Amino acid sequence: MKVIEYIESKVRDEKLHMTLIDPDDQSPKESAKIAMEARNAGTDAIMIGGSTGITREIMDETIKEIKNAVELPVIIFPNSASVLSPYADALYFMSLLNSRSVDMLIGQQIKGAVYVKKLGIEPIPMGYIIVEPGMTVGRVGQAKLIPRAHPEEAVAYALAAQYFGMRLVYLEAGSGAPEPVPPEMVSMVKNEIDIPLIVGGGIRTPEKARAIARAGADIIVTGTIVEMVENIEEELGKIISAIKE
Ligand code: 1GP
Repeated sequence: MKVIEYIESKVRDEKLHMTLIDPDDQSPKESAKIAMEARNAGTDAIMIGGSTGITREIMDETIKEIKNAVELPVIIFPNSASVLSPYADALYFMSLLNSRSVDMLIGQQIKGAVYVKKLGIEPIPMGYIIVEPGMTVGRVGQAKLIPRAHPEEAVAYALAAQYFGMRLVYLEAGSGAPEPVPPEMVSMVKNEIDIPLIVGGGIRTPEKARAIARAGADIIVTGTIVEMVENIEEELGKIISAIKE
């Protein structure tokens, strides 16, 4: 089964959780340990990516170790065309829709497209939209950030993503954001689109995860939390239970 089919069929029955691992923050073996603990906590997929500094070698090694350790789909969450790896199950073939940079909108995608084909990675077309405060990815991605008080702007971008034929929409507050995307914005976007909605950035407590899930997110991504806590399985487990309850 393709990864997009796994995602689309699973979101019909339940809310999903994906664990984002930055391969640059620890060794490949340590990344695999995080993936195992996240799997035990009930996560549905592993995303691999980060905003800066990742090499192809570290991507390859990290994905190989994770694939050896867990059965879950491993999806590349790229910051550029240079982080593609044939060991992943899929790749978010994404455009940063509210970027001012042509390179982020379409340039890196042109650089990567032929490799995606050659390596045989499943591309999952995704519209990526960055909301205030945006953090590092907002700055590096030269995003014209969606103001937190203007959810209608996020709706317009999300609908454009759907009309382009993208299969997923991702609302991003930025890794480590003090607050996640406002739940009101999540609800407004969810009410207008027919494709699954991913929300991430700044979700570090069960309460916040629950609020975002109840607002209508189909998939919730957490990254930073696994780097903050001692017992990943226990702490992530609480967040995942809150999402799926
Ligand atoms: C970043 O949305 C993800 O792309 C995860 O954010 O690190 O804040 O959980 P956090």
